[in-house]
Amino acid sequence: MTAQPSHTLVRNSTAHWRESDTRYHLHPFTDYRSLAESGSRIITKAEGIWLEDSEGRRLLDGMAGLWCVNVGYGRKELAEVAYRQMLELPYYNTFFKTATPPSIELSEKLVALTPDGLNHVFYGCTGSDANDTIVRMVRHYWNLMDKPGKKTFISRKYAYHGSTMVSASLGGMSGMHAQADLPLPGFVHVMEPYWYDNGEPGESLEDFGRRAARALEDKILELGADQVAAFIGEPIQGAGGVLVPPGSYWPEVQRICKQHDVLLIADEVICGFGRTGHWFGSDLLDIKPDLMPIAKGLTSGYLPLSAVMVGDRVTEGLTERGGEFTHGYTYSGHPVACAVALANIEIMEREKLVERVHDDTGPYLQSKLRETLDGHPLVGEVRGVGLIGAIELVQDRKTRRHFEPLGRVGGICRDICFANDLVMRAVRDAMVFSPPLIISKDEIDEFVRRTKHCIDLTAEQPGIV
Ligand code: PXG
Repeated sequence: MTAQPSHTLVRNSTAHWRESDTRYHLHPFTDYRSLAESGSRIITKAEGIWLEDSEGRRLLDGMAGLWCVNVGYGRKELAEVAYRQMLELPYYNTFFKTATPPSIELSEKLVALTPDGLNHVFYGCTGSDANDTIVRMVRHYWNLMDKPGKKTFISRKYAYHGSTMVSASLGGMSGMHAQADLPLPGFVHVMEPYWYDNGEPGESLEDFGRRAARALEDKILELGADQVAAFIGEPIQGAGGVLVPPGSYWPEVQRICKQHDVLLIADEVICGFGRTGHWFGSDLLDIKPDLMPIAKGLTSGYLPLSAVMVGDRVTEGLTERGGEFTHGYTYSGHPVACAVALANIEIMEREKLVERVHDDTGPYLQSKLRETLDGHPLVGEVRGVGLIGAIELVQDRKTRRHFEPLGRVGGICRDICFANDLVMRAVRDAMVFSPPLIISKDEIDEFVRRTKHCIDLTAEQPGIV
């Protein structure tokens, strides 16, 4: 209450918004001093894959917001569905033996869409709370199974599973751990299947994939299988830098989990809903998870909604032995969010967006980017599948040597992209992308043209090549 709003600036002008924003608003994942120096770019509108800022400049959104606006911006149909549902029933809960038609219909739809064996849905609002739900549910499950020792969760370095205390503990981001004395007890991490960093000279991709999976088995043996509750992994690690695992990795992980009676959690928050050209990353990589968190593309970001798809084994344990499961959120199964999710899935089906990414735009983007950047002095590798990928910027392509300090060149490139009206994220020095699934081939050409231009500009910065 001590800060006074500025009266000298015109309300709803860019200058007013910037000033007010830095004065009152603490942003997520932001260095506050640096934000105060530069101010925010204020995004006011969007249509298709294009954002517009408060100064009328159009930006190509190569990230679909935060990997979520799969059906693109400006879908009136989703607004109308939300409006109608709000008039009909804006809110009711799903606690204490009540339900609403949208939450029931969406559950049926999700069970039909997701991999076999995931036949029940538990709702939340964010990917983070979905992962908290999973940890609560799995700990309860092993207690019910008279195996109370099985409490440790194994995850991987560079994993991202959310930002709450538990989901950040599941994640493998050292910067996040450092700030809050994480991980909590009972969360451990093993090597990620990141060939570019971890592959030995001369080691084949498939051999590396098996070695990365062995890191999981070694950890289970070290802890004792009777102590291990579950393994969690994103089919393709997204926020960790779009780490596409070798083909040998997931089958081996699956074998190991089965052999040691460790539950398998596939975090589909980014990979789900068509991102890879399949409905789920688990379909692409033939993963059969026991539990599967979903969010983001579930509503294309139009409203917050997440869910945990729960496999029969866990559901049966909870149902037959569990009594009341003492967990849930006010907004679990929110009727408006569920109605929007249903309409969003309907759009994806009607417009055959998954097929389009699989057969057409995914391969087109991946090959065009590889051709365009082939031999570029700054580009170590282009990786990805469907409409998710990364461009690894490196000091030396032959020896796969990174720039030092790691992250500096990525940050420079990201800022150049932003100044040139292209939204791409930098993860360390990997430029990551995940445009809306409705991106056209002409727009892909424009995306690739802008990307190359910005990487060229990065290479021209003093002290880079
Ligand atoms: N799992 C995965 C795989 C994610 O990518 C979450 C869980 C957590 O979801 P919520 O809805 O709680 O944010 C995520 C989120 C980035 C970025 O900059 C990535 C995410 C969120 C915010 C930023 O890459 N992923």
